[in-house]
Amino acid sequence: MLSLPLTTLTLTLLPVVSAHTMLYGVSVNSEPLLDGRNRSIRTPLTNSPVKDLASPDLVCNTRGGVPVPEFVEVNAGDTLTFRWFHWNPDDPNDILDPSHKGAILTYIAEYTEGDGRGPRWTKIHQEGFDGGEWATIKMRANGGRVQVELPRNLAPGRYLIRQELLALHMADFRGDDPEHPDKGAESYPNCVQVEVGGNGKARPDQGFDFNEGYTYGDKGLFFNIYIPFEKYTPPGPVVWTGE
Ligand SMILES: *[C@@H]1O[C@H](CO)[C@@H](O)[C@H](O)[C@H]1NC(C)=O
Ligand SMILES: [Cu+2]
Repeated sequence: MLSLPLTTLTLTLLPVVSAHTMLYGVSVNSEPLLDGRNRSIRTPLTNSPVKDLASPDLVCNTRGGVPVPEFVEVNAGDTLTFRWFHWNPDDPNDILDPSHKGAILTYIAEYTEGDGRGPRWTKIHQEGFDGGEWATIKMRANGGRVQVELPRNLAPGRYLIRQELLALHMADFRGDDPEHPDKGAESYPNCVQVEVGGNGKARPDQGFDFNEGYTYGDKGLFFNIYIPFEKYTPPGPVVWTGE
């Protein structure tokens, strides 16, 4: 009987083939982290990557233009904890396939009910390769959690915050290489609605546009992690501090 071993093989390979990730929730400071999907997070339809840099999905993923009912209430200077998962959010080990080495970038934009396209984003945090380990692998070791401190002087108001896992395991070829259609960096962007309090004065003003600013030849998106390297520079602008 060949069918049994083949089935077993297929089932074994499946999680690797579709080993993606999605945001489960966002908490403030030491508050408990609750399920934010479809509540404060504009949860995408799937946990699949976005590779087309011209797609509106690159901004806030497949349901980026569908507002959700809640806002995470936070003050300038507070710490946000983002938690990612693969398929089962109740399984603390089901976070991200370890092949998915890469960066984690966080951006903010003035709130919109639209899909976030256009020159409206400002980078507030990034982690790439620290000389020893990739940000996504550290996130995995940390139970899927990523902490981001909001700028202390961030002006109050409603915002979208976009956190992106940028997996580079296929980025040894350009994402638009016609000979290697499976290759290219994999972006996993998820957006959360937040309402910032406090009396900060700084309005995020980088005006970054993902569809214009992320390019297939950018060394942050076209990078071979499998050969020795000295330094990795993520795509996008420098981190804005609001100071
Ligand atoms: C979020 O809402 C969409 C659209 O109604 C639905 O298809 C999806 O299953 C929901 N996701 C979760 C995690 O509830
Ligand atoms: Cu994947």
